[in-house]
Amino acid sequence: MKIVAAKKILKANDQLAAANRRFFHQSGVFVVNILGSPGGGKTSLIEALAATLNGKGPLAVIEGDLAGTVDAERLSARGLPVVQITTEGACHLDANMVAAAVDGLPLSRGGWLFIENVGNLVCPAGFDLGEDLRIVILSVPEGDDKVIKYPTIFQSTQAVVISKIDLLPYFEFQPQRVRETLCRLNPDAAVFEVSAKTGQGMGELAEWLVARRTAAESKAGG
Ligand SMILES: Nc1nc2c(ncn2[C@@H]2O[C@H](COP(=O)(O)OP(=O)(O)OP(=O)(O)O)[C@@H](O)[C@H]2O)c(=O)[nH]1
Ligand SMILES: [Mg+2]
Repeated sequence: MKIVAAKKILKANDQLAAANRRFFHQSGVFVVNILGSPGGGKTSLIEALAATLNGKGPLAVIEGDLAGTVDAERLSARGLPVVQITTEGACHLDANMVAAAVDGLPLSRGGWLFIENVGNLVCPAGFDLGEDLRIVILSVPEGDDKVIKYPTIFQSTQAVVISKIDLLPYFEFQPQRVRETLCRLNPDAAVFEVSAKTGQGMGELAEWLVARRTAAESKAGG
């Protein structure tokens, strides 16, 4: 019987992710891996950020789903270059899938690549894709206890985006509870409160992304 340890698979993924990262840096593309539950608002966030980041460099998208092309069609209809990865049952993207998808995208220097990971608060956390930044989305209807219950993914990220903030009056969700839990689990994570519906908070998030990009590029350059 052949047994392949998960550690070995993760190590192989880390090597591929490092190669992706080198390729993205050489290409001058800044890569954001977007994680969160199914229906949390990942595609809506990409749509809103595409508008807010207009003029700050071209944006391309990799869409990860178990099946179908719904999100890719949605973004393509907005004129965004997009490649759909269908994982055929896998609950996360991996670096190999991203390397294959990149071939089909027009990536240009100064551009952005947003990767929408498979909707899931568990599996995607362990798989580096070669991104510069992670964003984990937590939507108001999911509940403010999710950071306590799914700590690994919230520890792995540079930012937590509380989405659907326009629904706050209808749910017993306290953003302060999320902030307090993060203070213990991941005190360096930035926290944003946004609504793709009203546009609230999108400017602030876009500014943060641009600032992180500028900081990363000046660090790499000198
Ligand atoms: N009220 C409100 N609804 C939102 C907001 N953002 C997204 N939605 C709704 O939430 C639902 C799911 O949004 P999506 O953007 O498709 O979520 P997703 O995370 O991409 O979903 P999957 O790709 O299926 O995991 C849709 O019906 C959206 O219209 C928001 O800021 N406010
Ligand atoms: Mg989606």
